Amino acid sequence: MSIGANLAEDTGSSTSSEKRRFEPPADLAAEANVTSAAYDRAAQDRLGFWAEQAERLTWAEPFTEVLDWTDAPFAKWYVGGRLNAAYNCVDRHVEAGRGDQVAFHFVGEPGDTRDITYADLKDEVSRAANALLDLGVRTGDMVAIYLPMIPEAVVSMLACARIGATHTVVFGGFSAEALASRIEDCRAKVVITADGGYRRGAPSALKPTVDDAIGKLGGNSPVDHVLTVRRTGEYVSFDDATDVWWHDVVDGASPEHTPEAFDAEHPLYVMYSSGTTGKPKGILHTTGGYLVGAAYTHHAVFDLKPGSAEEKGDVYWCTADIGWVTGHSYIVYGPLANGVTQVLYEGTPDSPHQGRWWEIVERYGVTLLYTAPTAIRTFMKWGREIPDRYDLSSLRLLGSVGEPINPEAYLWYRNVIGGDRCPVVDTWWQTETGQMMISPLPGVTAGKPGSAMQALPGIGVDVVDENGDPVPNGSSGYLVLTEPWPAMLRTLWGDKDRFVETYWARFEKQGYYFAGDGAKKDEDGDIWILGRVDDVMNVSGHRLSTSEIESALVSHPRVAEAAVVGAADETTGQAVFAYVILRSGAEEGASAGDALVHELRTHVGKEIGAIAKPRKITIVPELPKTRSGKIMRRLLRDVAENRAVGDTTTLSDPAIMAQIAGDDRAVK
Ligand code: 6R9
Repeated sequence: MSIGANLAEDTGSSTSSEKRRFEPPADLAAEANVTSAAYDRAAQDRLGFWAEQAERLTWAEPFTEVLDWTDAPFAKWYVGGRLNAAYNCVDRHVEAGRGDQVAFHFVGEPGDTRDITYADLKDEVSRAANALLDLGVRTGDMVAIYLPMIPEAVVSMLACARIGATHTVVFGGFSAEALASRIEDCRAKVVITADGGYRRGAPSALKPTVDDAIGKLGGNSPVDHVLTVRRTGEYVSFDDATDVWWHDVVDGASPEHTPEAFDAEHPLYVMYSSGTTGKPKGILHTTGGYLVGAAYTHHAVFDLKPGSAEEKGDVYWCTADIGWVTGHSYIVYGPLANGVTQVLYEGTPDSPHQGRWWEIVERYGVTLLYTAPTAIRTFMKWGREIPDRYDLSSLRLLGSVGEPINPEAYLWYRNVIGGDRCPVVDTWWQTETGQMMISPLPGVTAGKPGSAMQALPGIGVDVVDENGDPVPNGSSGYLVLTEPWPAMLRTLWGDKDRFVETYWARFEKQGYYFAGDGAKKDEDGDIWILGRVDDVMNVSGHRLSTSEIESALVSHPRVAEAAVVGAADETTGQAVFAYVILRSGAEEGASAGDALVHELRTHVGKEIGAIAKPRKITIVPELPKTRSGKIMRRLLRDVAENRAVGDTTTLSDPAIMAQIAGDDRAVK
């Protein structure tokens, strides 16, 4: 793997031209949860610092060692410690007299709302835990969760954690095929789903996809039961041997359940994420370190002040879906461990109108908002007159995650949404890191639009060259993590070798974790993330693998070969462009080609999910390949981004690029 196109191109215009800095607001700095002393403390004794942060949690048994790194890169954090994640997220707040505080203001897309207090949450999680036990789920079993953004999604995750079952949440937009491969890989015993959820004003079915997935696995299906929440009321087919309704088994279950303490390294969840090869990676997170990392960073980066409305506690809203890691760390585990009041919204930002989010901010007095650049760019496109209609004065801090935030979007977010008073925290992290790693601290850092700035206290980050040597300020290289951190992934589910190979082999000598991103250190040593240096695309903050989409295309009978690239897109960050060679005899005229292109897009949607559908599919006679047969995606990216095609001298047939660039037969 070479540093490649992403680094050479930089994000150009934006990174170098925007020189403004925004000092922390004086009132926020004066009351900030975390000051510059945290950097000093962590620099002087990193493990001592992480031992102190562990005190945010309630441990049933104290740990005896902060980190055991003797079997690196396999880490053990908080060795010997025992705790229950659900107890930490729910029960202890009720025990501390906070049972009446709202945990979630739930807003359904059709307009239904529900306020759920910490006491309600404790009862509901306990009922669901008892129901799972009745369904035969035991400590160490796997449960797959395929739900819309409804409170039952949070309850299901916590119910699993409560009984020591490991959950794997599969994003509701994924297809039956994708769901089946995840269920099979982790051998899930139970799948929790809903009849459907609401998307863009209409019910969108989920249960039929689960039935399909289990059907695909046939006799090999590990699933004993499917537990279905009734949300839309649409008809679902029911198999009495396996299917149970949530309202039948959870609502009637006892709200009493005594949580058991598990080892700090007990598997909490597996989250599947796209890698550079076709098969998704099952990223494993465990209990103690993960919860410390999520809770500390949520407290520090959002300057979170917990408490009820009367106590003027924060009202926090993370707009991510629970199917992604951001929903895990910054809707469920971090915020609930910190006892915050938050908003949970089911639907899309434009349903039923383009002011929906701002209406919610106004209605609930949201103080902290955490979202993705792709959403911000969409709102920019819709125009500031929409948010301007609402009272957004409750907001005091804005967060960004998922992809680089270009300075234009940062400035718009700060100005239009944040009224020029809210600091913007651009937080870099990954499914693998489990917790934020690089981010400004809102009471300390003078933010630069477009930069994630510095490693958080207790985190080791560097930008290095091919040999693993740090690059000087003003230069680009590979982003690495130089020290283990509490919420780090522990392995890839069932594939230790791939874990070592993917993250630790590249800079083995130095013992660095290779993040797969390129980055630049500016003249002050602040970090600017440049994007992936591998074949992983980032579409609207979702990670998609080029080879996974290529395999989906090639699985269509008409396709001989396919190459997929992520091309820069104003709104979604990147968009999927596919170049396809048809099987001989399948060549057709332009109009028949259009129909085929439609068919191929639908096929990819079916194989992976709608988010993976290529924006554009071009049928080409040949793909640009090196003499050793490697597809030069860099050249295809040039075509997709309407640039002059770069150096073609290493191609086995340099003439091919003229044909590809000339043949623009595609739809959409
Ligand atoms: C949390 C999450 C991880 C990849 C990561 C990088 C990109 C995330 C970013 C960012 C620039 C930021 N990324 N945050 N790039 N600035 N603030 O998104 O996890 O889905 O695993 O994606 O997303 O490329 O490597 P995940």
